[in-house]
Amino acid sequence: MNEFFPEVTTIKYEGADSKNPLSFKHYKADEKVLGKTMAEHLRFAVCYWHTFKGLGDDPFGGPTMIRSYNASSDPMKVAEDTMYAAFEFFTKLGVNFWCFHDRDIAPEADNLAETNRRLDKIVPIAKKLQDESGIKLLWGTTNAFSHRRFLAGASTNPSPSVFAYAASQVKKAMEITHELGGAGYVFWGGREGYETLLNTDIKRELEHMGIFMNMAADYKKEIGFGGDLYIEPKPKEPTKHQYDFDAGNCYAFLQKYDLLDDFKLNIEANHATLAGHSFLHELQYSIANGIFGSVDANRGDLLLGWDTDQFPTDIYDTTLAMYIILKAGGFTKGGLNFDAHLRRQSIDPVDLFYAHIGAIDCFARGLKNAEKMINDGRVEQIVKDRYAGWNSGIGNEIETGNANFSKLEKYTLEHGEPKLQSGRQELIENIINEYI
Ligand code: XUL
Ligand code: CO
Repeated sequence: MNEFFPEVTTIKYEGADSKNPLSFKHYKADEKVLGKTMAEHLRFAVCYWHTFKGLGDDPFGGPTMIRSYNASSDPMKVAEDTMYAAFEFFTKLGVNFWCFHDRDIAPEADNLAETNRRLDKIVPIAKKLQDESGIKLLWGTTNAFSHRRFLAGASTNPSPSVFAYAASQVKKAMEITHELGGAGYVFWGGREGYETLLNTDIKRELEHMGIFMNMAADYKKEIGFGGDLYIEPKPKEPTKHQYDFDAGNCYAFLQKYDLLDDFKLNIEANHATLAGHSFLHELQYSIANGIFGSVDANRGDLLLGWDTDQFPTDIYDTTLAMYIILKAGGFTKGGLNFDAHLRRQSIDPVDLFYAHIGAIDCFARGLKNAEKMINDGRVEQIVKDRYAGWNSGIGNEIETGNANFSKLEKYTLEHGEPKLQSGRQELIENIINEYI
């Protein structure tokens, strides 16, 4: 069997003192943390698009990375080689999941029927490699944003023919995701939005997106697909304004179109910051509203205003993210997908390993820190104490619907000025730094 990463053998856990850059210092897949293994908690996935199809190009220059699996002039041979290379990479890295767009795994042909035939040639190879390796599909998705037909959107396109094309594409992508036993299916609306309001009927476009997502939920049931459906919020880029702006926008959309039972969110760290929020805010907001599903784990660069999709390296962030996720019960069907790519100058195949090893160790440390925070309980106690007034007396009456303005006026006249309490932010920050 042709090896595509011959310079790397299986990545092993060697402990924090190891100086081997091709080893894990913190991620030990079978180590138990709060009753589950690290692998079960973290459910790491490698994404196909950046890792195997991204070759370092940016708006100012072409590819910088030369890959042996990308060498053939026959696009289907490239597709096959890339699938083998991908499973070699997943296996050597030791992750349990992967994610893909339909067009990542098989190139688009001149017409839909031929494009689908190409997928039908590649999917059995993916299935065979999944079966042999035990690696599973975290989620599949559709690329309905790269081809020129989607220049004005997919489900929100002014043309019903483009809406129909996008629906046909999602139909097929859901079928292959189902065929590969995917745990989820993602909708990221790359061009579902507008460049200018001067030519845009927002009301109609949103209604069309609502109809589209209902059709997707129906089709999921029709084919018996058991995975979760996710919307992935992002405020902009490539479109100036995208409809799935942030978790709050998505929540309103799901409520309006009666989709709360069918969809959850896939929260991406860098998308959160582009929306003017923090990653933690988007996690906490979706958890608070019962729509948290999965995570695209990456980071942005605060000095750059775009979606830099860098590998996570901030242990403070991963600690608090894992604290929030663990307190919400952990992942069910979702996981941590590294939607991140190498910098343009990191041209060697081995850089893909360094990037993923660092990201995996960063979340492993986050998980272990979160475990310490939970076992210690000081932060949780401070928050509990802060809201203790709601557990009895007038607080309880308000929460249970047994108060009104007149009753509250009477209460205030009797009790006078409220007693204030410290928010204790600095103390909490000091406690968190004890774990980092
Ligand atoms: C784009 C992005 C996508 C989605 C899948 O910013 O994050 O890769 O995750 O379409
Ligand atoms: Co993403």
